[in-house]
Amino acid sequence: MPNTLTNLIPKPVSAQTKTGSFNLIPATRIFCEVANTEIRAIGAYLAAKLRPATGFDLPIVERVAGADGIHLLLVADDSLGAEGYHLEIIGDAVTLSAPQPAGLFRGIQTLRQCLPPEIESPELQPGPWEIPCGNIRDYPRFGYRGTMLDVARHFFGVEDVKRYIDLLAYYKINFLHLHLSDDQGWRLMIDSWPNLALHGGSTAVGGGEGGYYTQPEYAEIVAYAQARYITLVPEFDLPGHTNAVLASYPELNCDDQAPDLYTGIEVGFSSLCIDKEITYQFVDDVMREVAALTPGPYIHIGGDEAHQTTADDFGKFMARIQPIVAKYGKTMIGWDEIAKSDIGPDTVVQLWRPEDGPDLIKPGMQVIMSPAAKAYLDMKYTAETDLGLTWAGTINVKDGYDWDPTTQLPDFPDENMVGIEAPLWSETLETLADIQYMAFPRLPGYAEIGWTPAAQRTWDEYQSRLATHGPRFKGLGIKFYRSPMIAWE
Ligand code: TNX
Repeated sequence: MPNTLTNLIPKPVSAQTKTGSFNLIPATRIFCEVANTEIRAIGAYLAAKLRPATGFDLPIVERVAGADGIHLLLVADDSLGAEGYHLEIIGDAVTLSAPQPAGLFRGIQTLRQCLPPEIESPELQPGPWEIPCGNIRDYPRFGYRGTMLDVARHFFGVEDVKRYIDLLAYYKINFLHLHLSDDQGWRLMIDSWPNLALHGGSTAVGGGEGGYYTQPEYAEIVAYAQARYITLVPEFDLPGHTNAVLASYPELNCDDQAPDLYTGIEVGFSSLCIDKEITYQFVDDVMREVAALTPGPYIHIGGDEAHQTTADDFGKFMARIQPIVAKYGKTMIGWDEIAKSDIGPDTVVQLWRPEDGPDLIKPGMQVIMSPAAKAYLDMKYTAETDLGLTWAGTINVKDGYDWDPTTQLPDFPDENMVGIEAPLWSETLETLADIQYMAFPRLPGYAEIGWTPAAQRTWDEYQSRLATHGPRFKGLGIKFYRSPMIAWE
């Protein structure tokens, strides 16, 4: 039985299954413009994804129009946008076309999902490798479909982050926000302030050994994500959530006394010294160094739960740091608390408490939707789940899926919705398996909310589609939560 085109996540804008199928065989070739190194790399990525289960070493060769095989090509088609693609499968050929390389990359994820689930196995499988004939035209609803990983409460090394990025790519996520600092740890080497990482990065929640990325390691993550058309958003949480900073440099404290490192999970007890000039030298140096490592447009400055900073001081601080972020050519994102201060028109507000939204969000503000009660991947699935927190409630698979970003605020215009992000805080998470358990199966749902038109999504239909991804999760090595709400295949 060939697979069908109806089990894709995120669900495409339009897909028609036709009779017949394309058969992937050892002689199949991948055609593209080989002189275009970016397109060739996308072809090589596809070949690499298909190799373990099929055993086929598909060659990447110069295009011959009309030849049997898989064709990757760039086409002018404004209606598909920056990430859209067109996938046409007929008996002898698969043609994936897109106006941009990013669209080809997204389309390849669709193609992988059109093959039987065994395609994701790391071991040789018997096949056959049939792709049903059909036609898919597809593009995302939002330009920002993100997730956040907190590497501050517990540290996750380069290899773990890369493995996670591979999974994000499979569901067409295009932004990965890394929460790089908090009270419990500073996770990126800043050359002009090395003690941030050396001392501030030396521990974690629970008192474990912590860790940090050297700049070359961080650059490696950026490049790995970029090759998967995923943009990193680095966050340094300021002016609260800064105990690791204050512990590393006494001069950043108002009383010049460095506190001890912190390994608990309380929030809201630390603040940078707002009236000291050196505070802004520190922010400037950090922003300069991280901007140089950031090809993407955004830097996140945190801003949440600064309970030790007066409202006045918070406003002063925001007024000082916005021009610094702008000076280094980046657009600032902050948690929703920043909406209380004077923020520039480009600044993006990440809304984690939409219930406060009507008071916080002014017309025209740019918003990323991350409602804690719906989109926090660190909330437990049920009260019985081992890992996770419950302060925003429990979020089962249906709760995570069955909502829409644009209806969280009254009369909020679509064009001010930058997109959706599902944050994963790591107070209770220590391993990649822990990350996977919290993210799967909810993350594919957030990916779909960001991609698929709202009118084309219902929970009833989604849950049966999600059930078919169980074997894919297994093949991809994902230790997922086998939610009893889903009739897993
Ligand atoms: C609130 S949401 C926080 C984080 C915690 C998280 C745990 C937000 C902007 N701040 O400091 O890690 O809850 O769910």
